[in-house]
Amino acid sequence: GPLPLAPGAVVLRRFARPYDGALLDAVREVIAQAPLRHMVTPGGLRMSVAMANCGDLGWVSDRTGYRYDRLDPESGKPWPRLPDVFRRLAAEAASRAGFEGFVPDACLVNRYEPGTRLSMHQDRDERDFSQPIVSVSLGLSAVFLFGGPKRSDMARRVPLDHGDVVVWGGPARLHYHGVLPLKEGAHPFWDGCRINLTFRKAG
Ligand code: MD5
Ligand code: FE
Repeated sequence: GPLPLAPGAVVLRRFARPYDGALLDAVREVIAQAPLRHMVTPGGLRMSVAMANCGDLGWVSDRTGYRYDRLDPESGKPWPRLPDVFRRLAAEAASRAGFEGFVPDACLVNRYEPGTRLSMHQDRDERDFSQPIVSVSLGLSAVFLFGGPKRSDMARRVPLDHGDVVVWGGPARLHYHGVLPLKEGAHPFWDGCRINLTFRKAG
């Protein structure tokens, strides 16, 4: 059953596995329209995670800052629509964690190749922090770093494997977090990579 990692953070081990075939088709369809790309931070560094978005809003970073945008800056067109399986999975996971009626308007697709890391940060570009973030791990396993409300707080190492879903809400919503450099490996879901989907109510 749901495993509380901390107040507000619920791990649903393997929850997405029954959907993984449909998720694979949907991810491929999204990135055919909005290719994965390495965004640039406001400080001018190329992010090692490759990203794309679907839904009404997409998270973007460039030299001017971080924001949610209705348009993909690479194409000038709206992001691809949120696939039905994405919407259903996100709502079911949120409900399992006690958040009824979660309707995401943004999904960030993150691709980690071996060596890719995500440094410690908070997710605070969304409008309403009472809304949870649902994150889905697919493919290669990663070691997730779950910190606290302050950057200096000790981080716990949480292994996240194919199909694991975490609902980050309540007091955990603004905790610092990151991902250790991905190790080489093989997984049938996606050749040599970890794919992470994060569902948000951004607007
Ligand atoms: C990942 N992605 O594994 C993570 C999953 C991101 C990102 O961090 O910003 O794309 S989302 C993890 C998350 C979100 C909100 C709060 C907390 C974790 N938390 O309290 O630890 O690629
Ligand atoms: Fe984050």
